[in-house]
Amino acid sequence: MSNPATPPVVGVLDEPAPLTFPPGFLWGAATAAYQIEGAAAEGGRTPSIWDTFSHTEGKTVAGHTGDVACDHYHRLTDDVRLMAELGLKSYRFSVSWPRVQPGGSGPANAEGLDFYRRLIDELLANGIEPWLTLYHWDLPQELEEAGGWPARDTAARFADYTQLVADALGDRVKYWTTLNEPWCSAFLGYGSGVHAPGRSDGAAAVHAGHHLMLGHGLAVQALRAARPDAQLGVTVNLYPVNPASDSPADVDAARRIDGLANRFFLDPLLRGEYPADLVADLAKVTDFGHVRDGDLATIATPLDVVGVNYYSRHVVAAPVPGEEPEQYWRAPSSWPGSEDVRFVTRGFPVTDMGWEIDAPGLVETLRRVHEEYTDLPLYVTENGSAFVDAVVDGQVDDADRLAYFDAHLRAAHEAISVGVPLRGYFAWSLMDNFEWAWGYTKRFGMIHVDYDSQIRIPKSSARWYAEVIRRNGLAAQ
Ligand code: IFM
Repeated sequence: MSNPATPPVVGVLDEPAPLTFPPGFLWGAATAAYQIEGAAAEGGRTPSIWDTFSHTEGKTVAGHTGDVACDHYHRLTDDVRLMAELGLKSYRFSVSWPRVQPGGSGPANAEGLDFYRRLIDELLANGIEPWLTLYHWDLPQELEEAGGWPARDTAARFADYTQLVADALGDRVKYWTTLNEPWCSAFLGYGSGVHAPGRSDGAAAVHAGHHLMLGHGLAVQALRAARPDAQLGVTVNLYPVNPASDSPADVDAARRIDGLANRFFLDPLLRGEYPADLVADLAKVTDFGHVRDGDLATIATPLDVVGVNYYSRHVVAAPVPGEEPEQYWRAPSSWPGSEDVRFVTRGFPVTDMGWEIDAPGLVETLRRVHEEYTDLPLYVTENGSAFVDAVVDGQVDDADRLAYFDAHLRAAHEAISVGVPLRGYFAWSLMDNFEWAWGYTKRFGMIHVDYDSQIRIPKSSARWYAEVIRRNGLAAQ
């Protein structure tokens, strides 16, 4: 019998609890060198493939370049202060290869290294863990002229560059990512050519993907020898890939795209092999003669962490029988050997990039990496969204971006609750920046940047994220 003096508990127990993340969860934000630094010709820096590409007519929207970008090179102290105000526990940035090793070979450029030393020291002084990415797409132009990533020697050049950075900055940096999103470097850079260096050759794209991973393996070995105590990883951009229907043809289309988008990288990096079905799919593109004995063992050199970048999902379908496949070809395609696969939309809300918002896809992606590939700690090294922002009375109320982060953090929490060893999350991006071929027309930042005045305004999402970090979790919904 209930005691009439006991207050009713219904409603209290039904109230959802706040979502708290594990102690020590690493809350961060990410950027990349070419997207924010500017100072393209200062301090001894030489051009990268992105300087050449963005200065080539018709390659970026409105001819935008990273020449000035967010002028972070000259504003690092103020930018770190903004990070500290957000309460960031970690900041993921990339080192510009042609800034620290002009031309991509030979000795280090002391002035370039000094910039990163100052940045790292400023971060450490503010209690922010530096997370260093060695390659976020800015290959020195000279190395592209020597063959670029389709050439095997570029992998060795990358290992040499890694050694220079490890020697100079290894005493200050614990977390290292070798490559950011090698799929983009290989298949957008050398397949469709919508990214630098703008080549369109399916075989070159596949070879680039292999040599990027080979460079990664060699870099991990160099780093491990130089800094045995460092936490080493790689960042891959992953997508759940679903067939548009249960038809065997659509299911096969999904298998093919999953092979190119995800398993092309996950299997060599974490299992030391290429998937047999992918090799068969690519038979008309390449005979895999570029893969030498020992490469896969190098590529699969043991890691400490795995970084996952997540933005959306792919839903794909086979060509419609009776219709010319050409009408679906993205000419040239980012999907060598599978050019005729159709990418379909489901009518979900989209970001300003046109990418469907699909937070459950983050849970699926993290679970897949953990359940099928590795027990290593995982980090979401990028997740975020572009939306059109308006500055009103000096404020930017980006409710749509905030909702995107909220939904994806709830998904990240769900992944942890089902056993994924997710140890941190990095919002993309700390600030608005040069969105590659889209130039400055797409804004991903939690901090608004006025590119004329370089004034920064933390958006509503930034203030919200600061509160998430402060309470190590999300309020009840
Ligand atoms: O801006 C990019 C970043 O450089 C790599 N990952 C995806 C982001 C949004 O497109």
